[in-house]
Amino acid sequence: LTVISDLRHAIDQAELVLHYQPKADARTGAVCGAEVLCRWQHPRLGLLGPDRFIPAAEETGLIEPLTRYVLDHALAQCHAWHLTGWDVPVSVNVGAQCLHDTTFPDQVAGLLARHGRPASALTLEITESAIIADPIRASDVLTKLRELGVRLSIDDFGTGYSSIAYLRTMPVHEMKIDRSFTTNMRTDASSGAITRSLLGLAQNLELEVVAEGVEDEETWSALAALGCDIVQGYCLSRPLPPDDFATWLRDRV
Ligand code: G
Ligand code: G
Ligand code: NA
Ligand code: MN
Repeated sequence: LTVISDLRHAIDQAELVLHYQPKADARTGAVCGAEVLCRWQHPRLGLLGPDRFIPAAEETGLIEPLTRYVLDHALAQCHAWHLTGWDVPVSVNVGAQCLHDTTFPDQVAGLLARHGRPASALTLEITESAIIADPIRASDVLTKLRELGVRLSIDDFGTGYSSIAYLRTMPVHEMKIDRSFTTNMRTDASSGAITRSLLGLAQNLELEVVAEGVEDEETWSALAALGCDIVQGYCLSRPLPPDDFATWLRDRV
């Protein structure tokens, strides 16, 4: 793919665009945050999804400047919403490399300060495999981030290598149940059983639970009845460009 050689240029030229997918309180339906999902507005190839460039960014070391770009633009957006009267915390995806970079917490603190946002306005979504790659260093970085007041979430929970043991020692606030379990929880018996078990696990560990991939009202209701805290998925909204997100939010409140 020639795509890779253009990525550095894309970061410099601000060709990366951020879409926002809302999350809502499962009981009240109130919007409680937005996940930030990166796309690349490529001059020749059109809008590329993250699967087309994130893996390459991870292999080439460009993931660190890319993550800074995403954090910078997402916190700027969060500040703009704040000025409009909307306090919508943002959740940014962060891969292994950043969790192994001991300067990452200071970079995050600097970006929060630059945009005048409290640390509580930022959640970092991390994957289990990122932790397992180097648990001691990751734990050190996560502890520093937590001390800053940033919220930490384990993404795609249940799909990586089994790391239930790490849940005891990792300083995280939130578990996101992978959509491969939640989307079909009502129609597939084993998906339902796994979703209920993961909810129980999170509740016993006093973690907040986000169910992703919630596509219909019935699944939303079932999750709320099981005590799930937050829902995210097409039932609420697809990921939206900033203007559409603002319109969606205005129509909703
Ligand atoms: O937006 P989409 O549903 O195609 O996202 C697919 C995957 O890409 C998700 O798993 C998400 O975690 C990842 N992803 C999206 N944006 C970012 C980003 O800014 N940084 C990283 N590291 N991953 C991202
Ligand atoms: O890996 P991560 O969980 O961050 O990926 C988020 C991805 O899931 C995005 O690509 C987003 O478009 C997709 N997504 C978000 N909501 C839904 C949903 O309700 N159903 C399905 N099938 N995909 C979803
Ligand atoms: Na995510
Ligand atoms: Mn996920």
